Amino acid sequence: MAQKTVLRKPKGFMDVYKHKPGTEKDRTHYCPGCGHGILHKLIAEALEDFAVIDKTILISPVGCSVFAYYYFDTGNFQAAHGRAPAVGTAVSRANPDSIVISYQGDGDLAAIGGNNILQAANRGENMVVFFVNNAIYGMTGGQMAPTTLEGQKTTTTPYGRNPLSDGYPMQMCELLNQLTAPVYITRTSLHDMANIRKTRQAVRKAIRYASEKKGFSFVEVLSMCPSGWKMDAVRAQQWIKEKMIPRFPLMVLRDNAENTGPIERPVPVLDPEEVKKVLGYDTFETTGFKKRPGTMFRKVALRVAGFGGQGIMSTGIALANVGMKYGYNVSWLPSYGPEMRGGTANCSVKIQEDSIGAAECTEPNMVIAMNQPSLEKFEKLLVPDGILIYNSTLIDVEPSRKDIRVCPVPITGIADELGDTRVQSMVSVGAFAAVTGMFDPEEIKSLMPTLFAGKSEKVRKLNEEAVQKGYDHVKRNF
Ligand SMILES: Cc1ncc(C[n+]2csc(CCOP(=O)(O)OP(=O)(O)O)c2C)c(N)n1
Repeated sequence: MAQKTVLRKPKGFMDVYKHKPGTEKDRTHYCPGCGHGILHKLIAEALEDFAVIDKTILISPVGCSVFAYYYFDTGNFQAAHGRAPAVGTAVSRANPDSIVISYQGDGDLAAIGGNNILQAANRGENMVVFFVNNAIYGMTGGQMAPTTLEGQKTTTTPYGRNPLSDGYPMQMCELLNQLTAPVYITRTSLHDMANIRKTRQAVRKAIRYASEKKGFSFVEVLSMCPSGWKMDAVRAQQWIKEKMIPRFPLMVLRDNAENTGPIERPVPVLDPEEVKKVLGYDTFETTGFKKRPGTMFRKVALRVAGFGGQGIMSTGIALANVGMKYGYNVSWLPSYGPEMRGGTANCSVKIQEDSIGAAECTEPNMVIAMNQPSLEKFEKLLVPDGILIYNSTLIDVEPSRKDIRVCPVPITGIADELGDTRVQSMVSVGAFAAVTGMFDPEEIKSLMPTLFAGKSEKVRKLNEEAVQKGYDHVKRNF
């Protein structure tokens, strides 16, 4: 009996493509003769045949295939340009039983995302990457891509790509083949039926490997772009055969997962107690420090700012550490200027009873300004009634706000008197303790072995003195 042929869309596709609310389409947005649609279909068929549609998550790139999420009836993400392998990494790690597909063009993968793909491949992430090489940026109107051929005219190489100014076409399969981790690397083409069939085999093998958790597969597919190449569809197919294949030979570069088992990735230890032990942290349980009743602050949002080299980051880290020992929730977020020493630097510190949302203090209730530019910049951000501690050794202007509380402390001068400018950060910590009443100077001093682990007794002692001097200065004067 003659078999009945049913022509229908594979189930890996949506029934209807809803681009925008109210717009229902039965076809894709791809140009006639484009290869994306063919590859989409091969993938959708494989997902149906292997019955893995529900466990597949497809990461769409930026490029002509940006709308892949309108077509595939899988889980979908749309990544920033070139970042699909990084997003795919997160998805794959968080859902180890899923099949993750990163679908990318040559501009996306080899240009802006060049490092992303190398790193994901090098880690051997369990995912399939379909790399559509059409030798051009299709979506944006036909600019040169890393894979553009020598002599090929594009909108940005109107006289043809010249390797001396534009570099050579990048062979991504060959490049990735230098790495140890990938298990399957192959290059196929879509320019005729025989090659579409070979691509079909490659697609199926790569998806099977991902479902068997074999690791990283990379399938490069040479694909027609009649619009970008300014050719009709038939000529575009010929162009692949005549021009692209000599530069991008079709071959299996690596296939070594057929007889290997699934990859077992170590799961990170997330037990907070274990982490504390590994890092050697004391906690408020071990220090026995008690939050001090009646302190004026329950919610410190502090900006410490000054020149690089003034101990700005150390001040912030020390305060966050001390806060942690009292059982507060803390965060520390650095922000560096373009250079380290001599440049401007600031950090945000939160020390709070409640859980912390954003770590950046955009509306600080306290500022420690170590130099004049920092005073000018951060005084403005203080909330009304906020506290400004400023380094009166180096700042000789008066703060202009009248609705804040001001506390000048000769931080650099005190440190210099102690014989080492570097202890400025501990002077600031002492001043902070006195202003807020949150920390006891003796208790801070008892933390020196933790805060200055590995440093000499002399250094610890000097920093203890610095804490005390900063504390005493504020207590005496305010
Ligand atoms: C960060 C960023 N930079 C640039 C762009 C503009 N842009 C959109 S698609 C694209 C190139 C896509 O080319 P390709 O990856 O080869 O895919 P094709 O469109 O050819 O399938 C560029 C540069 C963007 N959207 N985002």
